[in-house]
Parts: sequence; C-alpha cells; structure tokens
Amino acid sequence: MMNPTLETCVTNCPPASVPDYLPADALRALQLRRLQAVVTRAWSQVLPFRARMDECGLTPEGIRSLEDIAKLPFTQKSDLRDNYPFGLFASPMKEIVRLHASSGTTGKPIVVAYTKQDIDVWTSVLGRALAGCGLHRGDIIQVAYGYGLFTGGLGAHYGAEGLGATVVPASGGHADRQIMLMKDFGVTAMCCTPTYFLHLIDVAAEMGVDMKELPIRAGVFGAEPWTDAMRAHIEKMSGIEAFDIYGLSEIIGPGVGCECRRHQGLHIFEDHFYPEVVDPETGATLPEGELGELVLTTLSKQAMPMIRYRTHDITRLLPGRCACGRTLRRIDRIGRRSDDMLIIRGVNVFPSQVETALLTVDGALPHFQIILTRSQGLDQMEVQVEVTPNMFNDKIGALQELHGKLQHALDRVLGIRVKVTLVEAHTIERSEGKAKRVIDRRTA
Ligand code: DLL
Repeated sequence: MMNPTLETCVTNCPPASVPDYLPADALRALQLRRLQAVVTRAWSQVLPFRARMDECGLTPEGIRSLEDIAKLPFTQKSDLRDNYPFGLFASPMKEIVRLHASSGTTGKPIVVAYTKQDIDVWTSVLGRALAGCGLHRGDIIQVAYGYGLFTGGLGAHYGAEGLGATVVPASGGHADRQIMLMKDFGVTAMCCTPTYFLHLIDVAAEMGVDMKELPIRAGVFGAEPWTDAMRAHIEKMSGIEAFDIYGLSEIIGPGVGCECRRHQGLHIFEDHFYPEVVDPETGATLPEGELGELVLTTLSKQAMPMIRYRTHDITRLLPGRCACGRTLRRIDRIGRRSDDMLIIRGVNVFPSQVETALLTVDGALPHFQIILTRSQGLDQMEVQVEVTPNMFNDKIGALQELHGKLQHALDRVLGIRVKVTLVEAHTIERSEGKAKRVIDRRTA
C-alpha cells in the first residue's frame, strides 16, 4: 500500500542529487577509479594483503578495468580472525574514530574500524537507504537494533539523524517500553530485526495496543534472513510497510543494500560497495541472474578496506533496471548462507524453508526453533512451533488437525520426515536481536 504523501516526497526528491541515479557509465567509471585507489591503499598499508598480492604476482597497476577485480585474491572471515585485533587496519589509530566488533560462535570477535570519513559514508548510505523506504525529515524513527559493538544500532541511528529524521535511540529489549515509546512519541518507523518486530506485535496486543492504530507506517528490518511469507505476516498484523535492509560488519554494517518501495530486490550502494556473485565451490564469477555467494569490495573505506570479501550469503544479481529509476544494481533477498545449511540424513535443509512452510498454515505462528539430535548415529530434526493461544483452549481435534497440516507442509517443502511439536505461544525464547533458529544437540 503506497502512502500518497510519501510517494510525493520520493518523486519530488531531485534524482540527480544522489548517486542512486547516476548514469551507468558514470557509475562504472567512478567504481573503477575507487577500486584502483582502494587496492593501492590496501597494498601499501596492509601487510597481509600485500603478501597475498605478491603470491598472485599482482600489483595495483594490474587493475585496469572493473573486470580485473576477478584477478584479486579473496578475503575471508578467517583473515580477520588471524589478524585480530588491528592487523588489517589501513589507517593509523589516531585516524580511527570508532571500533565495532561482531561476536563469532567461537573464540574472539572480529573487529572493524572506521575513520571519520568512513562514518560519514556509512551515515550517507544509511540515509539513502531510509530515503528509499520513503522516510524523510519529520519522520520519527525508533531504533531498536542493539547499540554497542553490534553495528545495527549506531549505524541506523547516524543514518536516520543524517536524513534529518527524529531518532528514538531505544536499543533492544524492554518490549513494553518500546511499545509505550512508539505510542506516546508517535513513532512513524521502526528499525529492528524482523523477529524482534514480530515479538513487539505480540506484546502490543497483550498491552491492548493495536499497532494498526499507531502512526507507524514503515519497518526497516534486517540482520537476519526473513522470507516474503514473514513480510506478509508482519504487514498484515501491523499495517506497516516492511523493508529489507542488508549489511555486514566487515563491509560497514547495515546499509550495504536496501529495498526501495518497489520491493523488487535490494539496491546495493554500488558507489561504495562493489558486488560480485561467485560459485561458492570454485570462486568463479557468475553471470547476472545466477545464484551464488555474494562477494563485496569496499570502494571507499579508509580504515579497513575489504577486497573481495566472501560474505557466505547466497543471492543473485538481478537483471534489469528497477522501476524506481535508481541505476544501482539489485540483489535478491538473502534467504540463506552457504554455511547455514543443515544436512539431515543426507538431505540439505535451510531454516528459511521451515519458515516458509510454517507460514502457509493458519494457526501456526512464525516463532519456531529447530532442534537437532542424534540417536543411534541417525540425525533427528524436530521443529517446535508456536500456535495461536486459542488453539490450546480448543478441542483436541483442532490441534491434531493443525499438527497434520504442519507435518504435511514441512514434509513437502523439506523432502524429509521431521518431528513437529506444537508448543504454546511465548514458549520459544525471544531474542532482542538475531533469532536463534537452530539448536544443535548432536554430539560428534
Ligand atoms: O547484521 C548488520 C546489520 C544490522 C544489517 C542491521 C541489517 C540491519 P553482522 O552482525 O556482521 O552485521 O551480520 C552480518 O547477517 O552476512 C547476513 O548473513 C546476515 N544479514 C544481515 N542482513 C540481512 C538481511 C549485521 N537483510 C550477517 N537478510 C550477513 C538476510 C542478513 N541476512
């Protein structure tokens, strides 16, 4: 649903004033200049990068066209870990104004750094992302991504402020207080993870607050995979327009790409981040339209340039131009990572498939958890799924029927038999940030 005031504002913005609308030739020329500069910077300032270039027999002068990017070595998350904490910095500490860190599943976090200029770039791309969602000066934007070492909170905060909007820096947690702020301050947009917003919808209902009656009209959700089925559910329950925003700490944080109001993929802010899609196995560059692993190069980052960073996020570059008029290329929504695949009795299963299957069935809530166990050498997968509160009060037959429907939906989508357990609403632990979808209790 298009809000007329928003649409007017979006179309009234002079397109040429933002790089989103640069003619493709000018954009490519800018990208090449920036690529050459960033490679030179990394080569002269970052020893491990220079060593990699030497191994490939490459110098920065070898980069003469954008296609030459494929000659450059990849950077992996392990490079950040191996050079913990500051080994990949290309600026002296006195130039670095901010550090963020992202917790890994094991050991030390990875550390990322920003100069003042990097923060300005981040603010500008996030501002462009929010503008693409139809937000502007006069909007009141509540940021419920965590503030702290995680990039979500401060990233969205600076972007919203840069846009000239009013920011409510709520950070994560205290769902009842979030609802109170939304209501009392007349919040018009929310930035948080999609699963946290789902939780807020529930809490609002418990507090007797109808989200559809509140001024909120947009949600800018990311930091974890979520499906179109989840979007439809959120929009139906809250009356807002839900946008997908993507990013990762290593590249800058949120704001690498974002949907516009057409919702036809996420525009990558290509003047700062160069996207490629590669075959996850061979690393070969894939043509537009083909599904593979997203590889990103920062074109303007000073403190910590990332050259051909393997994101492990699976997507494709969408062909053609978006009807919104932006010349920035788009990626498909990220449904999965190359490393979140579960192999259950030889069959590949992704948590996003479970989400899609569950949301096809009325009475199931999009709160679920996958529990993996191993019994007599055989992997077992259980999907615990919350059901609407009235279900447990209903006759037993209704629960059995729902169970049967869910079992059928999951069997069909996953192609393997999994155990379905219906649990009461609010049983599965809520997260203030990224949801934990999989609990792996398998022992080696
Ligand atoms: O999650 C940055 C962020 C904050 C993005 C707020 C959007 C909103 P990291 O903690 O480093 O950074 O995690 C990055 O999260 O490689 C993806 O696997 C996943 N991810 C982020 N956004 C999306 C999205 C932040 N929109 C990792 N859809 C990435 C799917 C996403 N996955």
